[in-house]
Amino acid sequence: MGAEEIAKLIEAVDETATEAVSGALAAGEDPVRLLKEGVVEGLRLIGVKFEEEEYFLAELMMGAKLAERCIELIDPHMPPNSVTTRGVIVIGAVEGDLHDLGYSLVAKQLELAGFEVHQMGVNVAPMSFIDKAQEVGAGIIGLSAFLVTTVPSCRDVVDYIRDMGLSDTLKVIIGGTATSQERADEIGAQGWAANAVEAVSLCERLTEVEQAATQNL
Ligand code: B12
Repeated sequence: MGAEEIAKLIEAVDETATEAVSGALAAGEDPVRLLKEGVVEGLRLIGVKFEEEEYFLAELMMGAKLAERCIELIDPHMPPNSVTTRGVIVIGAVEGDLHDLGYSLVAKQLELAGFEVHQMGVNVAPMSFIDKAQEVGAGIIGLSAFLVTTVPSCRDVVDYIRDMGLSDTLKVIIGGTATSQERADEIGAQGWAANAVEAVSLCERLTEVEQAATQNL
């Protein structure tokens, strides 16, 4: 069974999705494709049904749990990346936001790409991100926002960093359904990414710029 069928099983909140994932992995299917075009796509389809009021909160929650189990199965098969540490990143879901699947995937991809990642969990207060970043010497804070009502929390983090005079060393990137490049520009964040793969390129770009600036000192 391939990624497309797995997406359909997740959309239908069909528990056999986990068996399908195990079967696909055993058959040598590409884990990255299973994750992106299977699990993540299935969750997107659930979101559409929720929006159209065909699904309610119960389906949304069961779908998320099912997706989580599938991700756990795929995780050990994800390709490792042999790059050494590229930078330190603090990431989590902003205050008021309990969606953790999105940023967890970003965290995983960043780790695979060689970044040191500190996950903060969900519903994280703006200052907690900044405190943690200072504690671990992070150059980037990644904020995840899936609800439009939580975007102001992203703005707060950016504002506090500026007010504390930390903008030169601490960059903010945002992601999640409620965000976009326009939103990032609007609140003064240094970047936005649509998915985990783009988030890695974004962090690579931001840390390269940072390293080049340090070398020029
Ligand atoms: C699963 C889900 C839930 C689960 C979350 C479970 C969990 N453990 O995360 C549960 C059931 C808890 C939930 C609850 C709610 N949800 Co909800 N949920 C979803 C759903 C279906 C999928 C989200 C998801 O996890 N997708 C899977 C991820 C992996 O996919 P992805 O978005 O492509 O992820 C990539 C990017 O976002 C990006 N990314 C993510 N974070 C970051 C961070 C950085 C720094 C970067 C660079 C990139 C990045 O990279 C990710 C990986 O590639 C969405 C629908 C949707 N289209 O988003 C609604 C959705 C986000 N939820 C919604 C709503 C309304 C709610 C509730 C208010 C429902 C309610 N009435 O109670 C509550 C709010 C809870 C809260 N306070 O946060 C709305 C938000 C609408 C809005 N305009 O604000 C959505 C859009 C559904 C809809 N279409 O109406 N939800």
